[in-house]
Amino acid sequence: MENHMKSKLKAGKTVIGSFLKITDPAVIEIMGRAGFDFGIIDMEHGPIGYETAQNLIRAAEVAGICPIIRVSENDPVCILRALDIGAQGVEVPQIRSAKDAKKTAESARYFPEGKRGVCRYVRAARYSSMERQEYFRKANESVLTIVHLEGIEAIENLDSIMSVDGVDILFIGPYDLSQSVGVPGQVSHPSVIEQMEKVITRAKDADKIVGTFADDISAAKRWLDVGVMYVAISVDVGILYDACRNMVTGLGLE
Ligand code: 3PY
Ligand code: MG
Repeated sequence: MENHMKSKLKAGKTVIGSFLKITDPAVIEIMGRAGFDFGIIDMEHGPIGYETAQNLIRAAEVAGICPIIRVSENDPVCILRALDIGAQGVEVPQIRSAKDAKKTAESARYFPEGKRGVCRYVRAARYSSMERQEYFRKANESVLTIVHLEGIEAIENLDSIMSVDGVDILFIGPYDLSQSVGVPGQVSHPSVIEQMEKVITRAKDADKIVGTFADDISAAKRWLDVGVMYVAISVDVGILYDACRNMVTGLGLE
């Protein structure tokens, strides 16, 4: 249950990974072999269900990559199901207020830090084989809670969101943010960049870890250079598409 990525972040190191929508466990395993720190199994967008996610998590463990689940919504049951099948962290979309962030943090932890629904007959507790107190303690210690700030309302409420205990990473979602500022999909638009930079500066001043999404290496570099420590670069389907396209264009076939 050791969460090596959490320790790495606490030691001030940056981590990179990607989102996953493909249902084959080989994909997260390959990402681990390639040296990615984490894979975000996407249950907000895409077809992945819990049974598939559980198998992706097994493959992640084989390859030493941290399995995170992006749940479909800020719902205690979605969060506990993701953690029960063995995800080491949850990413929760559309957090708008301190109240939302508190709900996430509490849903991901057992008493006294939270109110996560209790069952130890699950994969995370090694199907009840773990000593129970040890399980509850380690589960609370190792979990990573990542909240998506991806709208103007969240940015207006940034100070109160940052004051919530138990939020490990503030993740800026550039795509939803671009929609919120009126330029949907234009993630490099100055209005989007301005909001992102505002969050990064204020979060760094408050000693908080910031994460974001980058479409490609140059966007990833840009955000790593200004102190973003958790960068998700592209999505498995996008990585595959780009690789295939490069072959077609590289061979001059179009
Ligand atoms: C967004 O950009 O809105 C995300 O959720 C992550 O890419
Ligand atoms: Mg989003």
